[in-house]
Amino acid sequence: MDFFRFASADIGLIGLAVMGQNLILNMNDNGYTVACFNRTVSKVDHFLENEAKGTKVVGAHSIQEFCAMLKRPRKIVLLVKAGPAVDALIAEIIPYLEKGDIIIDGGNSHFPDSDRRMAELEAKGFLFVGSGVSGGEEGARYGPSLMPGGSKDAWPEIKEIFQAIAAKSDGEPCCDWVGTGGAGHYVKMIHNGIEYGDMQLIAEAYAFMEHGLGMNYDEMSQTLAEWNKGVLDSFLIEITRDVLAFKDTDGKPIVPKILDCAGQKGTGKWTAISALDFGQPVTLIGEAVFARCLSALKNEREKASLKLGGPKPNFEGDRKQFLQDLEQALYASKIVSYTQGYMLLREASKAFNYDLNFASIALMWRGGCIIRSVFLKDITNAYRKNKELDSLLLDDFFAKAITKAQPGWRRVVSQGALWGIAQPATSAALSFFDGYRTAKGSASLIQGLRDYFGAHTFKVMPGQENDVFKDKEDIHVNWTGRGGSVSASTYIA
Ligand code: NBP
Repeated sequence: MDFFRFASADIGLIGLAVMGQNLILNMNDNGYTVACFNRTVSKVDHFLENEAKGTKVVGAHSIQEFCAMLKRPRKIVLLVKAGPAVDALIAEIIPYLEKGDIIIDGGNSHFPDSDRRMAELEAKGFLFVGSGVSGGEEGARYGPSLMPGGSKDAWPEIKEIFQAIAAKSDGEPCCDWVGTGGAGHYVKMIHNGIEYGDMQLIAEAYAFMEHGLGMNYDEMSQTLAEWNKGVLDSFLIEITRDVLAFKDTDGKPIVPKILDCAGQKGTGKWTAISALDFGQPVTLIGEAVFARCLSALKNEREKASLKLGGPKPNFEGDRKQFLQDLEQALYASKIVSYTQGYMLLREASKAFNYDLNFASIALMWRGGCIIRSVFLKDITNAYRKNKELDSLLLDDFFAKAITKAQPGWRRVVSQGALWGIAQPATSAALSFFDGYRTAKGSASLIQGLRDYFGAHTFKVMPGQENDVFKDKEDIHVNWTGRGGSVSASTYIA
């Protein structure tokens, strides 16, 4: 059959699950003709007869037919389960491609896979884009945050469609070119890691309100509604307000009926692993991942609750003041979390030559995605003022904001310790902050201990050189009089 005469679709999409279907309808609304295909072919017809009825969407019943429907260069979006399915699908598509055609993986792929896929496809004369897509079902339908990276030559070909369907913030599309290779998926991974952190911080505030202040669910929801009018104004605070207020069919709040074991799909873990690989102190996201792991140990926690006692909160102070402190604690911890996320982006940008534009990343996250918030505008401003900014905490706006939030933040963390309320992310954020602002820290002792037991050597503080130490970079001391002068080789972890 002469398929070529059907080559009328601007773009094609494979994967008719929730994300794929909604993204197709979004592209259709924006005036593009979209061809679709799905492994279970019956879903193509079902989609055309139902959700896509009355649209310009066209369906294919084989990969060959699908590829023939696309204008050149072909632009093929994959929205299938991340992992081997993506490689299998690419292998199936390749025989029907021509040089210069573009494969766009919009799933939550791990960034090293995207690095590899770009290299493999470019070697065959094709282009590859790994694009973060955020915003869930609603975002895909009405405007997601899109984070495309990969083969740079693909960007002029897809820019118009991507920026048309993306969310807008102050009129600017929440989509821009991120960088080469797996940059798009790396940035999406950090987005998801930050999302883990944001949710953990909110969950800790919930624990304070429920167990510390003894508030009911409507009161908690109203507090979140108030917070959503201030510095915390964001999608996650907004939906927390609604989730807390949601009632089951018996009229009782639904949240306390939900099993307290948090699931995870891996992007938070990947972020924490990348932080460890780069030696970056991304403590808050790490704590958020571990908090989900601890939540999953339900049986063990139930046993421990019977055996391990602790204080019982009984609040007698000024509740309004405490809630203001809690809002400040959340805000300050959030500043730390984004600071840490950006530290990781900075290292990845250098190590992988991604050449990331930090202001534009904050802009991409400002609309459409799960971590969207007013706060991200301040981050865009900080990096627009100084694109070489070492740390968000060194930007005047954030330095001032966190200084102002400090007293309330400290009161909350101290109170949490006295009440026995777990607050791994809020307290880790405060410890990071205190460590970061300390010019002379406690690691001198660690270095002394390491040299004592393993002859790992140490360097001397500027100005503290003496006759023995002078001219030596790495010093080993014979601490006990029994050890020799041989030292271990130096290395940086
Ligand atoms: P799923 O992640 O549930 O994937 C289902 C789709 O993958 C179906 O179309 C299925 O085809 C197809 N598929 C599978 Br499973 N194995 C395949 C294979 N070997 N070859 C071809 N197709 C295969 O769908 P989703 O929730 O829409 O997510 C799509 C992607 O977007 C995922 O990578 C996800 O992580 C990412 N994402 C999801 C969200 C969200 O909120 N859901 C948000 C952002 C990103 P079938 O119909 O034949 O089974």
